[in-house]
Amino acid sequence: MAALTLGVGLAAGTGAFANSGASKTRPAAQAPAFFYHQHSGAMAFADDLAARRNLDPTWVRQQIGQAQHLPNVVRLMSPAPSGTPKNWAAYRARFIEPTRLNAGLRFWQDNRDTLARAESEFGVPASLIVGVIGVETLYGRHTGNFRVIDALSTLAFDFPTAHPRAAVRTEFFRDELEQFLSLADRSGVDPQTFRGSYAGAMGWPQFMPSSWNKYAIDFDGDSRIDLFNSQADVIGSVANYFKAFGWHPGMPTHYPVAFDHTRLDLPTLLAPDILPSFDVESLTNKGLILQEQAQQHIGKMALVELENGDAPRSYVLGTDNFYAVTRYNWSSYYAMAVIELGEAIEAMLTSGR
Ligand SMILES: [Ca+2]
Repeated sequence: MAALTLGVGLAAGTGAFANSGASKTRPAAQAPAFFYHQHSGAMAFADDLAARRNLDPTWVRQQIGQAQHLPNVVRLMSPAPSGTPKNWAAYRARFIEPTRLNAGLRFWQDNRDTLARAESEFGVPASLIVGVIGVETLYGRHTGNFRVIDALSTLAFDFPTAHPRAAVRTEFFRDELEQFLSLADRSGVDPQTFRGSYAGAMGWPQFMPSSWNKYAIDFDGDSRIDLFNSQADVIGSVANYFKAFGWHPGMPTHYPVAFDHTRLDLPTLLAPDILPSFDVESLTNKGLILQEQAQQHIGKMALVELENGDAPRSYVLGTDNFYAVTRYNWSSYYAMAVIELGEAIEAMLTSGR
């Protein structure tokens, strides 16, 4: 889930972390399971962490020392085989389906007032909040069964070296482990009891510990933040996250687009990826045909390309708000699934089904 420098939303079910689609077929490295009290680097880190955070060093050593190395987590975080084709249609079908739609409708009906309050306080539409929670965990059904202390310790001290960004990710997960112990200490909850995704993302919205510390809020007024059991806290926290990452109230996330093939400059249009970089005039000059609403858009847009396996690719014009959705999880496929799930549930709600 949400991380300052890495995607959030490492959902148990989505497999849509920044390293989307970690290989499930690759044979596991046969590292034997062990506990981190046997790992001198981990114990040195524990001492440093305790000093930095002013925590009891014995307690920190005990917590990390009881963490178990999980070879499975290393395998899940290993790079996907290159050349695996992306397929938006298939990805979409995993999330826009009757079970998730019906659960989402129920969630919206059960939380109608809270969603409306979040929308008015943060400017973030209910459909986006409902879409995120649905894609992340199917409304709390799949919040992950890995012990967070095991997952984070494994990734902090034994991140797969084959990964192209192993050094950066190691630093990231060491910080998350530190944030996690700080969170547990502050909230008075035993760190050994938290469960989450293989990357340590927690609760209904799959917040990484750093995101929990920065963006999670109490939204039901009981003075505690609980992203495992309080649906109101989950709703408020997701809305607060998007507000912090630059959500513009009232701005659409994307527009449909068509091509004028006589002057289409696709390489230039796709070069900035999903970062909004072109105004209306520039997009038109490079061969895009914009509908009326898109022509009136104030601000920059990006041409977002979605592969469909061997079938023709899909394209939309993404706005700053589309980009904001990808701050939850760095994937345009993820963002489209969240947006379309929320819209589909809203359509069910308003049609009275
Ligand atoms: Ca609360």
